[in-house]
Amino acid sequence: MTAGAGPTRLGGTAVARTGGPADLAGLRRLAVDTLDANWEHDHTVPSRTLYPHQWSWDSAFIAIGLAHVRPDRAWRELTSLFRAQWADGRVPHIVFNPALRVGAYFPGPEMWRSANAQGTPDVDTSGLVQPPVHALAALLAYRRAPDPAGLAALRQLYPALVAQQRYLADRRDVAGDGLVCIVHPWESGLDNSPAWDEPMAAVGAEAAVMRAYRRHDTAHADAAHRPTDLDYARYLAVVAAYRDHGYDDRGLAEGHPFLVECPLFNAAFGAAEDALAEIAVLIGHDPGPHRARAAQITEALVRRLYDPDAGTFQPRDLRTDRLVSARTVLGLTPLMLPDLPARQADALVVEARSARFGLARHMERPLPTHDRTAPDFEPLRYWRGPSWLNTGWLIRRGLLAHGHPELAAGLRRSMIGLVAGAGCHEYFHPDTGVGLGSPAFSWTAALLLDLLAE
Ligand code: 9WN
Repeated sequence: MTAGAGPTRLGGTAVARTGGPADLAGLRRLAVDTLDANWEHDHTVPSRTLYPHQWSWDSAFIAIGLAHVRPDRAWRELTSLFRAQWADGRVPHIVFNPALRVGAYFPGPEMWRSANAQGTPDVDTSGLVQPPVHALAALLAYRRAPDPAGLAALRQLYPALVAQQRYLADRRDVAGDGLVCIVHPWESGLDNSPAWDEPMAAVGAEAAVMRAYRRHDTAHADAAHRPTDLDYARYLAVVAAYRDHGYDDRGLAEGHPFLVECPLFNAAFGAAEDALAEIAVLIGHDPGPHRARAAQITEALVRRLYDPDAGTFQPRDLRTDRLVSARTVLGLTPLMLPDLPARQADALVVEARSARFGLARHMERPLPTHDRTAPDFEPLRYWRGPSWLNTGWLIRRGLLAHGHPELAAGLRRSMIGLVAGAGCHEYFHPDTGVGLGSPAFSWTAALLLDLLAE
């Protein structure tokens, strides 16, 4: 954990490291302080330094935490994001704050040029999406604060959440198999996961390209903990390909350089239909079509992305029609689907408990984002090994849904222990728990609040 004795001071709050009830109040205070400090008129920035705009799936996780302490802000968080929804239903992965100076984040609006595309809102956004965890967030926020204001917000959000799903189902089912295809690693939310090494290897780019740009992230975080220049050169090449195609999803199969079906994205896509079914009941709509779609998505995930030899789910590279071989945390996330068949759910628990991920009732080390026995496991580099709270939080939900309360409790203790030791960091060293990335990261704070409330 953080070196030295005595309390860690982050976000103005002292946090003891010994655990125990006396410290829980301090931890909660730290989380609330972090979220308050990152609040920006109608949304929460993931981090003041690294990510000073609004991000899509961050806002969903943040709303889940805000519902425990500031329910009005939870609804503002979600409704402000959906105000930037495009006419085709896509919810952009970044909504840029026009008040910030040019260069506050790279790549900024000048790279995305969203205003040139069809049906875009009157704010600058990216043209990509992120995993659709928003319906789940809206449902959990309402369950936490089930008052008339929450019900009104649910009613307002429901058509937008439905349009978000329809965009994914209608425009992004590139293979016609019932699953969503992501067109950029940023859409997975796990940007430089080893899962994308094989599909990205085909993208022509050179690290030297980055000499023409100024990366913003490496001014605020250790370059050794971030994606490489070659990763960024490829990210930009894929953005340019999509942008220059007008962010139009027709004809992607013919030439777009990155087309992948991701297990996490599709598990979120299915879980969103389950959540929409429950929201529909609350606001007097028919839940039936949502339940039917959830079942279809689960069936498609098992058929297309489950690898029976590996006993886990793997991304499918649509350009080669092959499953990716790297075993990452992405593969475990379909556990969040309540109707995942027992055969696959049991296999995922075996995979999670293996030396690759080390899930246990009493965890010795935090849950990593990549197979810790793999030669390309990198304990410091972003999504290539470090432990993140959002992936653990999703998997914990899955463990509860599939009858593993003791493993879920072990994971919960491990996640709380990480923040107790290091503060609301963006990610954590998967052996030592040392905090990495942003030291005041919003979804860590928000999901901690949710974990503490149980
Ligand atoms: C690119 C904001 C986002 C998260 C992603 C995380 C990181 C951006 C970046 O930060 O991605 O979208 O600049 O690295 O990978 O999951 O939503 O917190």
